[in-house]
Amino acid sequence: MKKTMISALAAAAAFALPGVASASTILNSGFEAGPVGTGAPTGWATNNPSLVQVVTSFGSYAPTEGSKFAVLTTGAQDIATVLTQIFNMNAGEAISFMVAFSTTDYLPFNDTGALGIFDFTNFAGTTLFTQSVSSVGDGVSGPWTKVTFVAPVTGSYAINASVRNVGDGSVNSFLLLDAPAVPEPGAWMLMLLGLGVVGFGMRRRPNLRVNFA
Ligand SMILES: [Ca+2]
Repeated sequence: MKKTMISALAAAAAFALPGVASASTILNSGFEAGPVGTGAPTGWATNNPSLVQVVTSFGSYAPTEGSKFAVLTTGAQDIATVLTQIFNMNAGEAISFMVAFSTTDYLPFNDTGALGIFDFTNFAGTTLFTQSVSSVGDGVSGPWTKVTFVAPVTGSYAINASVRNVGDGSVNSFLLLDAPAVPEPGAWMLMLLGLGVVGFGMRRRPNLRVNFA
């Protein structure tokens, strides 16, 4: 009986706080669980563990969330290095990532990095990010870019990050992946304070009288 009560209360609390209690089952999306070093991060799978690493910094890049992020490195020609995870989402639920493409290669070796989501209900893929040497420039490190996916249906999805050597199997390119920054408690307080000020202003605003001629 007591257990049922607690379950009911927990369910009610989850229902009362939409957006706080997330149904997404993705694991270690910001790579904070690591482990730091070469190999598949906790919760993720890859076709080439020797070309995937969790780092605390990479060149001029710093994490966008927490203290760690993932880096995928190109391998043999035409064989993508892939980092993937299968997870579940509710319809209308959103998931965001920070992604960047960095290359030391030059045209015509148009190495490419991409991030996409596969939807196992509709058997459809959505490309969230794709960049290549031709889009960022020879030897250029592109900026962190935020991408967001909204689940069209409740179901299973796979996130697929990849980077691929094009034209030859040398001179590397990289795909970087992290979660978006989580606002710090201080930032949340400021946001709530801002909402309060807006609410107070609205309450005090006199009614506007509209005269129809
Ligand atoms: Ca992180």
